[in-house]
Amino acid sequence: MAQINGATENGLSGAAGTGVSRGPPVLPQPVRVQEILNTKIFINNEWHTSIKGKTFPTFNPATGAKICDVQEADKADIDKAVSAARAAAQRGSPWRRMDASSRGRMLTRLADLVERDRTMLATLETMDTGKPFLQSFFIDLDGSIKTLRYYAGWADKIHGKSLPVDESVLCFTKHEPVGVCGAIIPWNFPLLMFMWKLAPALSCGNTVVIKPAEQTPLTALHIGALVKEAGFPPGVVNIVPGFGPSAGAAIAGHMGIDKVAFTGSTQVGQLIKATAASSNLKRVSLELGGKNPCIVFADADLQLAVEETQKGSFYNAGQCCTAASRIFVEESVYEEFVRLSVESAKSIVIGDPLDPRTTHGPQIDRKQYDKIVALIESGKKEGARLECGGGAALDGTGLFLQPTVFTGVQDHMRIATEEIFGPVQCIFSFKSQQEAVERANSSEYGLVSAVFTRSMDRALTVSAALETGTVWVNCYNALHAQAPFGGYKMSGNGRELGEYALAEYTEVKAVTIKLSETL
Ligand code: NAD
Ligand code: NW8
Repeated sequence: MAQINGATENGLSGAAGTGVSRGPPVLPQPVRVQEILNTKIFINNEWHTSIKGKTFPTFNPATGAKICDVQEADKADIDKAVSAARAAAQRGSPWRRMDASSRGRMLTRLADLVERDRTMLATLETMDTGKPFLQSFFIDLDGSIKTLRYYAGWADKIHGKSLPVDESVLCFTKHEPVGVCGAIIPWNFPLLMFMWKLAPALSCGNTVVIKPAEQTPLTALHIGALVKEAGFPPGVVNIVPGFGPSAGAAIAGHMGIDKVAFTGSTQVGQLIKATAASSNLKRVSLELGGKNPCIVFADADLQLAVEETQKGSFYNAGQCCTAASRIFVEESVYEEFVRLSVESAKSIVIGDPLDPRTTHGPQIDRKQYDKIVALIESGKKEGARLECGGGAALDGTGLFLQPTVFTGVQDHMRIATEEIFGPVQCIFSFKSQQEAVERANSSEYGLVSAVFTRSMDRALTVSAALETGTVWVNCYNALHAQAPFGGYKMSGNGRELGEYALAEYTEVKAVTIKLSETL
């Protein structure tokens, strides 16, 4: 494994993979954050205070402690950011004149800087979200860096076609940037979701105005400093921390924004699409929730199915749009599956997100916590059987919830139909393949699904029948920068990641040139 300054490629230092036994690999350690440096609004590569002079606090959900105050952007600050982004997107601007290959180099430089600051960014992410530090480091930071590098590579490979049209003309298409792209980010993967939107937008030559979630603005703001250091021209990236109904709504309704990308709740997604329609018909891409089904067949590797669905349900304390929330298990292996799942759920290590042994942290805030508890109560009341969990963990201090498993769930119950966004797994049994697929598809959502089977034929048949943007076979949360991600039905519009996401960030121009008839 390549070693640079004693650190291996995967960020571990020590003797891992060298074949030389020098004790266990040393895990990355959180840094001691003395002072949060970047707490202002980032516009034109400068730090601004809010026009109205407002600030808001951000908290550590693991301790309840206030981390710092952040400048609060609202309508007037969004106007200022959009003016900067529009100027930077003008024809003839340094950004528009820059070679596509240089744009790619600049994204690579940003990826290098994120990698340099990886431990610090992972620490900030853990402080702001409560997710375990090692997950911030190995999943969120890894995915963020890979997303930047992937779209850095695309910058000079985004091109049109020459078309064999009728008559004596040359017709070709060009893929141009859309212009100013707004982005509204959720709190569950603050840095990763930021990069899923920033990287393709910049790769295609757009400029951006990005609003992090009010719960988790800190890593996004640090990226502002890195954007400046990487040498992006002023106005290309603008970061505006603030609340949804003020700053978010101002982005959705802005006449100077050409496209908005949103990840979050279905309810707000509907509002954003309506606001976009009634302002300037800006393009909208939406990545909303899911009620994601898994189908476990009797021929599956049961241990694997238990482990993967378990991670699927409880990863990030269940706060994933991809959360595995409806597990359909074939009748003959149902009892065994439930027994193994419950046993495994009970062994999950809940605790201090900075402790390397912790795999399960707190929920993001009181509002989410209360919503999850209310849904668990509804499950009990509607007659589902609580197999384990069901309430507060760690003696009720803080926002920690126990991993919760329900069986005996009916398809019509609230816990079987509504997105819970917490550590709650519902297990159902089924008799036939046809029945499993029908029940899996009977949801207004269609984000992801999973199938567990040893039969390739069945894997292909069932994955063809599932109405979701992603189907995982014998795995879960297998996300990659190269593969598109997005929802069918009410889980959203458009795709993020992969080549497909480029279409969201480009306008296609057809140029037709009359030629002299013959040679
Ligand atoms: P939300 O949809 O309100 O927030 C997501 C983002 O949208 C935040 O940046 C927020 O400031 C912004 N926003 C809120 N109202 C807005 C408005 N009127 N106009 C423009 N922007 C607005 O989500 P939430 O209230 O934090 O969480 C509620 C539920 O949403 C969760 O329980 C979960 O079901 C779902 N959720 C889904 C995802 C996901 O990854 N798909 C992420 C977070 C939350
Ligand atoms: C982009 C994302 C990833 C990646 C790896 C592992 C576990 C969970 C997630 C994940 C590029 C490369 C890798 C995950 C991330 C976001 C959501 C849910 C799960 N992503 N990963 Cl919403």
